[in-house]
Amino acid sequence: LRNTSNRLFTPLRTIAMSGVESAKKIAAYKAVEENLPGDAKVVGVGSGSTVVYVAERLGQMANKNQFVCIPTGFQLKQLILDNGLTLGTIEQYPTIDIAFDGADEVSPGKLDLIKGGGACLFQEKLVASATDNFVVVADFRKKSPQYLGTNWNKGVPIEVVPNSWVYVTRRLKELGAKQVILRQGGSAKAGPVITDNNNFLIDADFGSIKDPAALNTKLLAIVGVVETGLFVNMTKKVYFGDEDGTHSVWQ
Ligand code: ABF
Repeated sequence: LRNTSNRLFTPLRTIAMSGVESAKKIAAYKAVEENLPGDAKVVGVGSGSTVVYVAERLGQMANKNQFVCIPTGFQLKQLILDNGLTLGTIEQYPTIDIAFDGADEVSPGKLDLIKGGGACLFQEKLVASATDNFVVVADFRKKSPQYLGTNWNKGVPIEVVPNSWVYVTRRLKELGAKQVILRQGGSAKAGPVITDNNNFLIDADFGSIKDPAALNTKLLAIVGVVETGLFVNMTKKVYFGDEDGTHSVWQ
């Protein structure tokens, strides 16, 4: 009964949330500690709440002043600066030594990802493609049992040129999408989400995706599609924080 008294009165949600947050933190910390090269010069820093811990850990590294950090979105610039890291741009550094980023879902085996829940998928994929060392960090909820689209039920995020969104929607339905939604801003009056690249986002639900590579190719062939949230054959390792407080690595 040691220490159970106060835990009994801690709302279950608090325990649950602290489990997810600590899972994010251990995934991020271990990924940085075990993968950041001592001679790294350019480091990609992705989007989302798990990557916040990546930036925190990078800010504690002894060699923090020897590398620049490339953000994957406007908000990430402040996160990099807040952790005392040096900000760079992908125009200055088009080759990246290592990049860390989050994910919405990860499939076992090939480590294919669904990303883009945070509307930054284009820059995330640009940074991920500019490195041979793309390391993903996530909590245990992001593990797919087999196929992408199993646990993540918000569809595949797709960035589109604004005036093409109705045409693209029709083509996605012809490809078998069960639901196709133009992503709206926070409030009813907000209108469509506008990405950092001044494009729209469509979320297309294809259910379980047995061949992400084939679907990604079909999506990219649609006129108006700029990029998709299917990250295929790009990920070197995935660090998960697990429910029991440990971490695991898929590679
Ligand atoms: C970015 O952040 C996106 O690609 C992805 O949707 C999201 C993951 O956020 P979190 O780490 O908060 O789950 O990586």
